[in-house]
Amino acid sequence: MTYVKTIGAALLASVALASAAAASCEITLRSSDTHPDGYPTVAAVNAMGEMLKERSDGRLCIEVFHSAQLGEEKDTIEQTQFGVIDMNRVSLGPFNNIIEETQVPSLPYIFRSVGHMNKVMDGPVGQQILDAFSDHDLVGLAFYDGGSRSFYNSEKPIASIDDLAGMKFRVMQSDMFVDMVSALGANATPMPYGEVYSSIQTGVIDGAENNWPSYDSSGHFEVAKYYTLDQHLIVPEVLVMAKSSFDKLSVEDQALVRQAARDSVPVMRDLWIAREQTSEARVREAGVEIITDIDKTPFIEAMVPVYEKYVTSTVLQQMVADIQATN
Ligand code: GTR
Repeated sequence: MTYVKTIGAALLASVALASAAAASCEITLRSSDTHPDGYPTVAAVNAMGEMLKERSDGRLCIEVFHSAQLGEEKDTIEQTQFGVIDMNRVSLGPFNNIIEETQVPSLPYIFRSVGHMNKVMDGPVGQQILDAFSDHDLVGLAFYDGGSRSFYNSEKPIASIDDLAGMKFRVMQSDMFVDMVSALGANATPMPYGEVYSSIQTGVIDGAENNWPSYDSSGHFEVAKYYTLDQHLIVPEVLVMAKSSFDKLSVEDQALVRQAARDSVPVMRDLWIAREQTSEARVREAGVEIITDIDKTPFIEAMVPVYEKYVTSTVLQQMVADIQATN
């Protein structure tokens, strides 16, 4: 009895301590993510939250609403602009129709590798894009890694552009990605991420395109068993904050938020590299057919009209040139 009582008292004390810690957060920033708990982006924002809490002596906290609990990316972006959501971790893709600078790092085959993308996004072009968010009621905090995206489908192994002819693929809600797929001779359907699984399953679309971790965590590999590593996109992911939420913070706290976001980037990159490997192993084990023997040159050449249509202003042209000149 005494033993039970002691345990009970200890439990109560620890619950009280935990809620005291939670209660000490003066400000809790609500952050959205489409991915499930444990995914590298979710874990990185959680890590940022821990840094922020520690550095603000427990005053500033972040609560991550994972698994699209606050909505699909396009909707959560609008809600972040309105200040309904404080923070958002999204791909740059759904920003393409709103902020033209985000189109440049979203261009097909613009980056030679993920290393090239990280170098560019860590440098002046990355800063230029982060700054561009401020004209749209947002504060750009940091870029995360999204690996490279390739096509997968439920119908057949695709080894060349000819194999893509007439097929229907889901793309992120970005006009540029619709044009990218059309330029490859296929049809694109922009739709929210959360609708892709059932749309493939019911045959509304033949497939979609994404990186290893998303192909795995979304379960898309269960319904689309052919994955062609054409690596047409290396789109960075971004962490943004509602300008109205940012402006409510003191200058010192704003600096803490910016620094914690920056410090979460190496955490994210390490988690990403590990997750790419485990996801690849998992889908290979599930018997997915991976098509690696693919000549990318015709894919790259087919993108010329996309560049012509979207890289129109001198600002964007300069950004493309700067990216290409980055070694
Ligand atoms: C993932 C990305 C998500 C989301 C998703 C999609 O790779 O991390 O933010 O954009 O792709 O295709 O909608």
